[in-house]
Amino acid sequence: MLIPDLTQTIVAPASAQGGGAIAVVRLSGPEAFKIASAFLKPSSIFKTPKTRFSYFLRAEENGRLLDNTVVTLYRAPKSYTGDDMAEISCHGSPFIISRLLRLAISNGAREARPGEFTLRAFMNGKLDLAQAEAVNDLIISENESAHRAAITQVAGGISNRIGKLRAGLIALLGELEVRLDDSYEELPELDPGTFRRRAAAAAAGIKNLADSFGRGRYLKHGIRVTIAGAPNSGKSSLLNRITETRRAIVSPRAGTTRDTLEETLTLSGLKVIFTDTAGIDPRTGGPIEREGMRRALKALKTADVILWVQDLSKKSSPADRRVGKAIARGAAPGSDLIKVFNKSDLPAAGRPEDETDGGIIVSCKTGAGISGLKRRLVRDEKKAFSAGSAAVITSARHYSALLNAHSELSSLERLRIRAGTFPFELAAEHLRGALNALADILGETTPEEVLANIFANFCVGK
Ligand SMILES: Nc1nc2c(ncn2[C@@H]2O[C@H](COP(=O)(O)OP(=O)(O)OP(=O)(O)O)[C@@H](O)[C@H]2O)c(=O)[nH]1
Ligand SMILES: [Mg+2]
Repeated sequence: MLIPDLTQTIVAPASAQGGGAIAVVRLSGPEAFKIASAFLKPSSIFKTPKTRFSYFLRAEENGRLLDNTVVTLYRAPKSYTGDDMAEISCHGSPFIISRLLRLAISNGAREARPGEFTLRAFMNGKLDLAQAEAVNDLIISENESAHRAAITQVAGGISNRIGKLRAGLIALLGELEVRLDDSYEELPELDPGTFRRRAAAAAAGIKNLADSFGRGRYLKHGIRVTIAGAPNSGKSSLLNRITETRRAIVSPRAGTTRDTLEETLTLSGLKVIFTDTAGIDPRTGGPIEREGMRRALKALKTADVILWVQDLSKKSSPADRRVGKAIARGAAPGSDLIKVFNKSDLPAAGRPEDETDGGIIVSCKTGAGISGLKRRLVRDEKKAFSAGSAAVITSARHYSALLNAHSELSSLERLRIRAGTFPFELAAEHLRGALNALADILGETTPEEVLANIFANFCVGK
């Protein structure tokens, strides 16, 4: 069974493991109040519990006081899950928590699976799937942008956009379906031009939302920035300068950095993960250097942005050219390349202008140019982020569903929709395909195994 039994009453700690002044244990299901009344006293309050109301109750085990608790009761359907729910706030002792769980289980509850409370909320129609998924994003959000994207989605930002796109497609489909039905012979001809235009507008709306994933995915996972370049160009110095740490060892010896190393920073509310790499110069080194270079090339592949560091006090070297080739071969499609010319405090070697064009000139020694580089790094992402509270796609699952919907509409556009040769059946088929793809985002047509997988990534108690 992929989806757990929704008729059982479940229990789990809802607060983080490892203590805290207060912890919360949640009970949800048809028997929640009956089970709670077995160990929360006085039990008489459970006879006519007020909804969304907190009671000060004694938790008792074998007639002995276990803890003084504050218990909030929610009567179905006015609860997070849509079931009857009790949330027990107790002292944060792992011992008390484990005893409360034991008491609930011995009185008929079962331990909740990860995400099962939110799964119930979804199954009971309190949230659609896009909103439910965003609950987890909200819990794990660790900076302003990730939080904003998640809270917008929880509040229905994506769902509303999908709803509008859907309404447009349903209206179009309706026009076809009445004409497919023989009993409506009196209807006027469908104007092919208008139909094509409306379908194209719907496709453009879907494309527009899908495109937001280009930047939106960074909101959740952060931007991966790989610092690459020839040995001794100042890559490790740049990592240290940007992150204002002394994370990486810096030395005048070429080949100082062998391994890749990471440091995370929040820039303008966005998470940015910097990776310093070994200098790329295939001519040099033994097995350690070669392994370092292999790791550097790998970091190029996973980068969203590559900072190519070059020494402005030297003429372009063969190593620089090799780095250029490695980037051209190894960088992921769609990644951003920024040339960084370092050591501007030293006399410049006079590189030709076309070489330095569009690059950013810095000095890791003095710090000149570093704040401009930081701004440049998050410039585009910040634009997407500050484009109002517009919903942004941050989930690969939603992105691929939108692409599916769009591809159905592209197939529709390729049909020969002309007066006299209007392929009603085929057009309707593509519209239904697009509608199904959109419904998948909201969880209406999502298969059980996909649902189970989504909620398995949640924490227990949510
Ligand atoms: N004058 C000056 N020296 C710099 C600057 N940035 C780095 N250096 C010096 O350049 C040398 C190399 O710096 P690193 O940061 O270790 O260079 P790297 O690219 O990490 O080198 P590898 O790890 O060996 O590939 C060190 O002696 C730094 O002090 C700068 O802006 N100006
Ligand atoms: Mg280094």
